[in-house]
Amino acid sequence: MSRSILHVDMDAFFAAIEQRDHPELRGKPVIVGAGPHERGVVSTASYEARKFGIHSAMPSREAYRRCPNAIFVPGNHRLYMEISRQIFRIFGRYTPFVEGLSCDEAFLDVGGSRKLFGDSVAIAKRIRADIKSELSLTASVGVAHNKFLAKVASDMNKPDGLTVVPDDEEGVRLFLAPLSARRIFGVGQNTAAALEKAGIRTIGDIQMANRATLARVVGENGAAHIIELAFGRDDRPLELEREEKSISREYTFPEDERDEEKIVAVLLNLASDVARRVRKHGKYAAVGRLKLRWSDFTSISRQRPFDKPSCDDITFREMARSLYDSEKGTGRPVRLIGFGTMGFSTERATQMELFADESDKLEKRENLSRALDDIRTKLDGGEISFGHDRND
Ligand code: TTP
Ligand code: MG
Repeated sequence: MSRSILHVDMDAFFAAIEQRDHPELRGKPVIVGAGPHERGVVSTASYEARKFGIHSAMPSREAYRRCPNAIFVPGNHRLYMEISRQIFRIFGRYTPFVEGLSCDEAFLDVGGSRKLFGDSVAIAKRIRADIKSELSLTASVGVAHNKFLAKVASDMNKPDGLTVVPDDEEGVRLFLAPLSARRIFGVGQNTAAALEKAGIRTIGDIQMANRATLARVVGENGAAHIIELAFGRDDRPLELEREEKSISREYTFPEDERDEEKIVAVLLNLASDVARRVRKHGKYAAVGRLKLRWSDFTSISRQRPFDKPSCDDITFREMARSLYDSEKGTGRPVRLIGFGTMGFSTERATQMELFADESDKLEKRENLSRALDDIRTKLDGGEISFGHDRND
């Protein structure tokens, strides 16, 4: 059995970010969520706070009762989501096969990445190291040959743990045996209580239980499910987000248009729009494409790769302009113009591949574009237009 699945889960995610950004919170019980005298609940607690039995979803008042010295912070979800995107970008360096489970947690299939980066354990180490050095945060990782085992493993040595599951049947059986039956998904509080009445507490107990006993507690189907998992058998594939194949925009002129300047102005605005949407998806595009339809309804599309996967306005506009420049001169009036991009990745480029200068330029352009995105958002959905408006 080949170990190719990683389960990565950030440690005390929101709280760790607060401790990272506010050194005075380090080493202290920190609670992100509702205030100590408010009605709401704890989003998460630092490991220091967990010693007091505080956990996610506990009412904040209860958390305060358990640890009056805890520091409560309301949290900054926008920041957490941005950091989540950065983490997923790191995953994308090592494999395109990523199933995100939440903002801080994902399955990765690195089976096809081993030639490039070394075996699965080496890849797990690299991902942990990247997260630590670039984001100053820790992640726990489980390495196994299926999703269930990888997820169980990532949780076993939290925080900052790396756990590798044996890849032979007997090794798996022994690995799982001491763990609580609650580790099996589908075994909630009620099922666990019912199992316990039948003398079953650990996964090892399930391994040794007789099927009929289990079926009496959880039904035939439940028993089949629990037994499979108790022996670490799980063949669920990763659920990959269905990739959007292209992001594009087009514009039909109200009347056939001959004015080059107007046509270009519209095109550049379309390119900016597309760039914004690509950024919003956290993607980088490999290829730019121009579409033109003339007044006689003949149309063409022309495409060309970017030098490096890109997502910024300037690069998209340059591409749009250059594709258009190679087509103009026919003098025919234009009916419709469009710009689109394809070939998405979550990384600008692999680090090795980029020369420093080129990388710098793209990064600056990207940062500038993202800064403009922020301003646009702050203007409450208002648009800043570059040069001409699309509809003039
Ligand atoms: P988790 O991964 O469940 O928890 P965690 O990262 O804080 O701690 P660890 O993985 O080390 O046990 O959830 C990730 C983030 O999601 C968490 O930091 C806060 C948020 N969250 C909530 O807001 N409410 C919840 O009930 C849970 C479980 C998580
Ligand atoms: Mg986590």
